[in-house]
Amino acid sequence: MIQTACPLDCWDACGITVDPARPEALVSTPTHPMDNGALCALLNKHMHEAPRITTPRIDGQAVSMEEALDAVASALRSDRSLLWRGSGHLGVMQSVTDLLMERVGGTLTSGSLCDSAGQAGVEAGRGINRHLPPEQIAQAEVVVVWGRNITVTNKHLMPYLEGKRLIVIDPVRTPIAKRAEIHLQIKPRTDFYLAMLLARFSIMEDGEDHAWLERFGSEWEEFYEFTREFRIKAILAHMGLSLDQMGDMLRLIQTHKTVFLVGIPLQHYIQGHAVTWAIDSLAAVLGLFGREGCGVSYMGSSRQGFDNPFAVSLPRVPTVTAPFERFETVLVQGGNPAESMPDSNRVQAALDGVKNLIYFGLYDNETSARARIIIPAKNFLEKEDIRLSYGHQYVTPMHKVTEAAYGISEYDFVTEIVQRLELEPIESEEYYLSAWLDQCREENGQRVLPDYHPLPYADGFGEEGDEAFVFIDEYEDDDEPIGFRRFRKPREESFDGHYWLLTPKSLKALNTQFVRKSEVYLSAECGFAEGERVRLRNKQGELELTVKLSEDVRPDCALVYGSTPGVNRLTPAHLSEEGEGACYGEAKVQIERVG
Ligand SMILES: Nc1nc2c(c(=O)[nH]1)N[C@H]1C(S)=C(S)[C@@H](COP(=O)(O)OP(=O)(O)OC[C@H]3O[C@@H](n4cnc5c(=O)[nH]c(N)nc54)[C@H](O)[C@@H]3O)O[C@H]1N2
Ligand SMILES: Nc1nc2c(c(=O)[nH]1)N[C@H]1C(S)=C(S)[C@@H](COP(=O)(O)OP(=O)(O)OC[C@H]3O[C@@H](n4cnc5c(=O)[nH]c(N)nc54)[C@H](O)[C@@H]3O)O[C@H]1N2
Ligand code: SF4
Ligand SMILES: [Mo]
Repeated sequence: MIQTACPLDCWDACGITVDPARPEALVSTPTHPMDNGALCALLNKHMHEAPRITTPRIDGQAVSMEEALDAVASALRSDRSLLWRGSGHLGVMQSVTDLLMERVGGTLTSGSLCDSAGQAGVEAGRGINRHLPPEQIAQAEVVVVWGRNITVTNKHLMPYLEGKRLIVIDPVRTPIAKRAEIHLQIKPRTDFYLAMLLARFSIMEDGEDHAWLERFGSEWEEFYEFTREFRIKAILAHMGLSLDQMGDMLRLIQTHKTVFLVGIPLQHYIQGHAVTWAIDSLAAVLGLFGREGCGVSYMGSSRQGFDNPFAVSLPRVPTVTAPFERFETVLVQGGNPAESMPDSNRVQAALDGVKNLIYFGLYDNETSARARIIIPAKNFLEKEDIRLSYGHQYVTPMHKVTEAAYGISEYDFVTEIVQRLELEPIESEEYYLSAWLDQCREENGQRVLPDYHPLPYADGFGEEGDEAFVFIDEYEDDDEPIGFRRFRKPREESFDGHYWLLTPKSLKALNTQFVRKSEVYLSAECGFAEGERVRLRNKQGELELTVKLSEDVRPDCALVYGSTPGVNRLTPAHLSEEGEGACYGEAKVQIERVG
């Protein structure tokens, strides 16, 4: 039996063993405590249902791999080459292509479509982003699920929530919200204010953790002054929440071991970094860092503590707003930017103008449809790799199980191109695999991150782990409603026909892969009927969808799964103020009947 792990972009990183005689039968083999021994339907789709690209193509014609690689090599002779990498496979070996770009003098991207704004906020407060180990989550008494859809995106955390008191903060009544003791069905884009009000009330009621603050958060009184800039009544009315709800939540989190599980969409805003920073600041007031059974779990940085053998120093453009039109050659690896990037009308036009668009992936999609050169990838059973996780500290080797009938691994792709261009060869595959694995630590017989700490921030913050927590001290939002600050007059908020567009993950799709429906979920209060065709529209673009009525969505929101074809025609290409993150959440839409 050969050990590997699920490569898909998911918090869980499930362990798998495979009998090489029957490579199609994957056996779930938990390699870490967060893995409960069940592989999900997404992996089945990845392995068996999604039709793979089986032959290289140039201008739509099937060619041999040799011819295709020759064409890639000649395209990469351009001095204007860009590599845009998605997150289709989470193995570390995906990044080996950075070494290729270094050798050809190309450009890479920075920031991400996913978590980078929130990561910047976490780093602002804590210095570095350490995982909250699942073992700490297991010991919590109260769990605050803050904008994470656990039953869909992070299933293996469910057993950890058994028997705990649950608070959910989400504009949608998600399955986990239905089971929660308190559900704050918050207006989108207001989590920053909620965190600030909760911190303020906590200090007003003397609920802060004095001993902890003395040691690790000496600036807390300045922070309290900052929270007092925000007007309570106007903000509560705007969020659609009551003082009683604040009180109920505070009573629970001030008196119990509490964990915050923070999700992705609440930081998909221009001020996204301020949201995670404010949530961390609230947690600091309550003394939740470095305490057993407490803490804040945001998407961890899976490479925390590693010396990256693929590190290169090259010019970069933002992943979120990549100016494809400035490049002659664009290599897209493991992603579908034509659909997954915001403002896809702009993105698709820019990709259409690229002379040499190269697509390197497993499946055909909206990006491969535009590519001049298509290189089929190998899947995870056909190559060596190492799986890190953004949800926990465990590291799993991914061994090759079977020979590929077609396709090429990322490592072989780089060596083939480097050879053709007569550039400096890269090291052996084993060299890089060991460079990652040799840095890992052993903890109770498991391989974990190099600087893993069972109780993160127990001794303090920053690179050395001995500094104070830095509280958030500013927030400048150009769109802040009038009346939110002490010195400005309140204004009545009313719905103006522009719905907040929510684009969460769906159960049967993984980002733009697999099952992709074209539906919009609306509250019956919006006045549309089940099955009706509607057009969503804003200044970025428009999209026709079929109405599904749902009691779970706020009447001022339109929920369209992020996997829906064309959904990013409606999202703006803003960059978050910090972290170069995507701002899918800044989209509002008007809705009209079609016909
Ligand atoms: N509106 C909206 N848009 C969003 C989001 C949102 O919340 N709302 N979320 C964003 C987020 S969080 C993310 S992470 C991005 C994801 O966006 P992308 O990273 O673009 O991911 P996918 O669309 O899933 O494309 C993954 C592709 O990887 C390829 N692939 C799979 N395995 C391999 C492999 O081993 N090698 C190679 N070379 N290729 C492989 C497959 O062909 C697949 O088509 O989307 C973002 N887009
Ligand atoms: N089945 C499945 N699983 C996946 C993925 C997938 O495509 N399909 N994608 C993977 C990837 S790339 C990622 S990044 C993770 C993401 O994992 P999650 O963070 O769980 O992502 P989402 O489903 O986008 O959103 C979670 C919740 O945030 C809520 N939300 C939206 N806007 C706001 C807001 O302003 N404030 C608050 N408080 N909540 C808000 C949504 O209603 C939703 O219930 O999931 C991973 N797992
Ligand atoms: S839950 Fe996530 S890691 Fe596990 S099999 Fe499914 S997609 Fe893969
Ligand atoms: Mo993501």
